[in-house]
Amino acid sequence: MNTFTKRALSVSTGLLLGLSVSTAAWSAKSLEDVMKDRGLTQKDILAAAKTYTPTGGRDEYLAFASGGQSGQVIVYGVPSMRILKYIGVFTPEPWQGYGFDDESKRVLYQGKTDGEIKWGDTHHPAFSETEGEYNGKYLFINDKANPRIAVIDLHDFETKQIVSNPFYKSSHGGAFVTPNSEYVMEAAQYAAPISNDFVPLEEFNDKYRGGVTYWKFDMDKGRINEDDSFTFELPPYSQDLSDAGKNASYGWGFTNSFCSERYVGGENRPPYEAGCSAKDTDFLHVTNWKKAAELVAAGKVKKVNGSYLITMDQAVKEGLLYLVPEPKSPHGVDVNPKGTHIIVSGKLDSHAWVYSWEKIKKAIDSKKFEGKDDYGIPIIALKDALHTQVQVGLGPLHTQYDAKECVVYTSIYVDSMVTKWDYCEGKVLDQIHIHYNVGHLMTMEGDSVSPDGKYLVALNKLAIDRFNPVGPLHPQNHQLIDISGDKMELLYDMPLPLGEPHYVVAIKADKLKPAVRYKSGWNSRTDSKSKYKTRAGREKVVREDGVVHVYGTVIRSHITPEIIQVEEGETVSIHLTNLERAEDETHGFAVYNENVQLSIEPGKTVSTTFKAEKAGVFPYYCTEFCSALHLEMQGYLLVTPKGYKAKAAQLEEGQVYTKADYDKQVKTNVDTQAVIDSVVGFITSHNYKDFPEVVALVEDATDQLGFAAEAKKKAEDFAAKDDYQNATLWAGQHWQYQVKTADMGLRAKTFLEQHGAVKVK
Ligand code: K7E
Ligand code: CUA
Repeated sequence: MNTFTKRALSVSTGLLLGLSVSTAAWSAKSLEDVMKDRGLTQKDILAAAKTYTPTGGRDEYLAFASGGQSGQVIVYGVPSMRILKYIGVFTPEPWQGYGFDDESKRVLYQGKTDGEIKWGDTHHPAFSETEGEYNGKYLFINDKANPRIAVIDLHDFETKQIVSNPFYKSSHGGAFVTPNSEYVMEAAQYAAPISNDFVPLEEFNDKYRGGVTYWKFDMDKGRINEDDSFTFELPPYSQDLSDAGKNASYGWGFTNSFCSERYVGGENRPPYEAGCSAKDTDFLHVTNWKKAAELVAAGKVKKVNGSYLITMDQAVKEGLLYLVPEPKSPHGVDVNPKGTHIIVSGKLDSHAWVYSWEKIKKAIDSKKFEGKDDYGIPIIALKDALHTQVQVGLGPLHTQYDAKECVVYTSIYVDSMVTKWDYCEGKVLDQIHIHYNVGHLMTMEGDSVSPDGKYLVALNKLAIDRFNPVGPLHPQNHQLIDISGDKMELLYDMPLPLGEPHYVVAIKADKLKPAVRYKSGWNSRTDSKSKYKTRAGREKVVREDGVVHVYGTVIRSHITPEIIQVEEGETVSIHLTNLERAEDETHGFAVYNENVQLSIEPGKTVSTTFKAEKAGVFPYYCTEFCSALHLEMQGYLLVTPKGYKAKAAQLEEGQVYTKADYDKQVKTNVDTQAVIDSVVGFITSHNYKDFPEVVALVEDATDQLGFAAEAKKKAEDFAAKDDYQNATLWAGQHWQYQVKTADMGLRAKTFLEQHGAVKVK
């Protein structure tokens, strides 16, 4: 047996022994012992059994939560509540190279308003839909602070586009999607001048405006089309959340507001919160996007700031915009799956208000209004719109729909509760205390036309005493609640330590079809072949237009080129293609002092461009522990002083090799080859071609074997010339390729054994 297999064997034997010792100690305890030791009740055990997911197990749903001030999206599984990914959206995310490689910088800063903004305040994620069902293709999310909408592709969980609103200075009521993802809604929050310049507050009523934007989405391209998007100019009423109508109310959008008093605080005046909650009601804005889109298409809408703006006058004249009184300082507005009812809750009212779309539509059609607001927008009387009011608790915020008709869940902020109630009959069914001060809540596929119910997640604003203390800034608390029975049952607390996650949406996991690799040489941000794609053996350095372009590759365990030499002051652009096809074989790339960190997933090509300002030595290396020889995956960027002439001297060897060293290495290689042959024999004698994962591994292994053959030939040529220095080094390189081949081969073999491959010959 050769040293490699011996080492591998002894390591795994050690692992096995260690494991069996601890398993024995563990299994000696009975369930009762564990419950006693940890102070667990029967109920706890039941809750654990409902959420625990054994190793290798999968979740039924994937949840996509806003990352709040982190500007990211957090992905976790339900019911296990295991975090799977943070997606960089408005904020650089080094692990994914997001905001570090040239390709993603173009996405991150395309939505820049003025200068490079490096964060976002994400609030509301929304899935793309087809006929009101989540289709698993895209996710949208807003940035409240710097009004923007991002598009995330669920094929690779990467941010592809950021669009910046041309009218607003903040936006909260986004992202909400129309039933076929025709549009993504984004409403303003704090009114501001549309002219984008300074306007004194004395002119607030005349010049400050709110609005709701309908961003046109192109599902085939997976991008927002800014040119075809349009915005309704709205009064300065602090528009809050929105929701798109569906089924019965398809073609319409609903946006609520607070501070319709249009109050502005300031020195020697009562504060904002007093002036903004004086009236008993605010306004629900009802907009007809279907008809508005026809107007836009007919060329009847003018562009302002380079984008279509439907003025209030035009909207009123064309019958596109109406107001309905809603409870004081409302927050959530949620349309039911059938689109027949709209539930609005006011933070300062203990009732949830249920509106009837049929009534609203009737008032619109019969032009029955109780008056107009100061901007001439017709107001529908409350009695002509309301279905019922239900007392649900103090400080109701958001509502989610159950699979059962008429059943809903409303978050009760002040009382720290979730109320389950029936909006058809107007009665409370159940209540559960949460910890603490719940904001949004979410049911499975809750925003679609056919919610699954099953689980509810409460997104709590405060955690207080739920977890081990970690200083004054506490984690957020997502609480998982079982809603499959009549009574709600609390199952699990999940701390989220990234930012305030306002809202989260969950989709059936099997609707998602994420890729495991990119096509070779892929620019993932534009979804096209990169012009810097580089194949094995075609690596090169080209000086072009004053830029040193390095066309490089990465593969276990090698960065090509290993040495890059430039002169101080030169701009370097390094393009790296990951040649791997195997699942989960990502390489990283970091360079000393240059703020460079790339993530190069299988098939991807990414670039980094920087100016080599100072002469010096800059090691670079792979940042993912990708293989046994990961630490050796390294190189040097040498930045020479201006006019530097290389000394003639050769590299000095650190170690001198003899014929004996060479022979020893050759013997090892022969033994290793025997291992490879047996693994290859196993694979080819089974139906491995039925397993795409294994085919990819075999392709990669075959590449490595090709490299191995080249190295072997070089070693033999040098040995024939009695150059045992080079012969030994190349024989060593031959072995490196063999080890990588064996590594992949063994993984393929294990996979086949675990997935029931059958013998074919
Ligand atoms: Cu209630 Cu931004 Cu939807 Cu926070 S928001 S809770
Ligand atoms: Cu590639 Cu470590």
